[in-house]
Amino acid sequence: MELNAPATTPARAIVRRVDFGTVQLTAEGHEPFTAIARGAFMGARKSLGNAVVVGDEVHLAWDAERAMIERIEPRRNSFSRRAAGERVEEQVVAANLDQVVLVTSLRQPEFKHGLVDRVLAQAAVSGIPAVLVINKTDLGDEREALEFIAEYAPAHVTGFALCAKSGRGVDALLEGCRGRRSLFVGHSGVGKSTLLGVLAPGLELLAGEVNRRTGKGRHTTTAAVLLEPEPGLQLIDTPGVRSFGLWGVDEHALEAFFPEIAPHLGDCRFGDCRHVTEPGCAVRAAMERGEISERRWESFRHLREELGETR
Ligand SMILES: Nc1nc2c(ncn2[C@@H]2O[C@H](COP(=O)(O)OP(=O)(O)O)[C@@H](O)[C@H]2O)c(=O)[nH]1
Ligand SMILES: [Mg+2]
Ligand SMILES: [Zn+2]
Repeated sequence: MELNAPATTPARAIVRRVDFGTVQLTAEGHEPFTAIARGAFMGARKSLGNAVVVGDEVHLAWDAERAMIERIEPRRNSFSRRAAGERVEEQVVAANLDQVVLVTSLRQPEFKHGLVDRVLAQAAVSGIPAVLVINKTDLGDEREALEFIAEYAPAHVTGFALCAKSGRGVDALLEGCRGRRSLFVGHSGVGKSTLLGVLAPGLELLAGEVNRRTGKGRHTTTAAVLLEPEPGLQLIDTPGVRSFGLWGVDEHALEAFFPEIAPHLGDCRFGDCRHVTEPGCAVRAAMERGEISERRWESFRHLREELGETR
């Protein structure tokens, strides 16, 4: 895609894509255009790394017809994951988000609680609300999708059961995205591209898997792209994830990011309660009353163990 500097020059813009040292930007009333980032923003490996990410708000300077990124506004939030690969490193996926849209499917592939609980925990750690989309309701019983969604209500998650293929249920999600910069995340195969194709018809989606171009697991330069099918509707496409490691939370802090567990934490008999076999555990009591689902609690324990191992 050939992107030219706009005829009139905006002073501020939003990053829509980062691609090998060039940054594509979007500004109200302008076609997307490219800018150069100063060396100061370059990471140690000559890639922009986490320094400039999709959703960043940047201030521009212009020489002749070239835009330079002068300064990046402090982020009001950012969504990270542990970068793929052996090393314990952060990958900032996008910044300044209003919500995370977690896309799953009812069948083909089966609904996977594991990834859902991970992404929800990461969104909570980042202080960003999350919505849960269950796609491909045509391949199963829609009531089953609604049951999954109901299970997440105590975690303050809004859910949408829909069929991207027929368009059934997509309008409600569209309404839920208007005015909210939305980061779309999901396993590959769940229908994220099909869904974004309906929400943003005719726009260029991310092609293929993560790191197709670099062949490496870190700091991919094709990590995300912001689509704006209409003013105020900003959808961020990301490559399908195979695994998702939490970032920015340790095994001790994790419990606070399960919204249905958090309110009980002060009420355990022991201050250092692990909520497993301790007497007087308020979390387990809440679970026995049905206020916390057993499956969510298992997920919490699993993630806590994993965080304990990766320190
Ligand atoms: N039956 C059915 N198939 C769907 C639906 N949405 C997507 N698919 C199919 O699922 C496969 C994967 O879709 P795609 O959008 O590429 O998934 P992505 O990897 O998440 O981007 C394709 O064969 C789609 O046609 C749906 O709502 N119902
Ligand atoms: Mg896709
Ligand atoms: Zn406890």
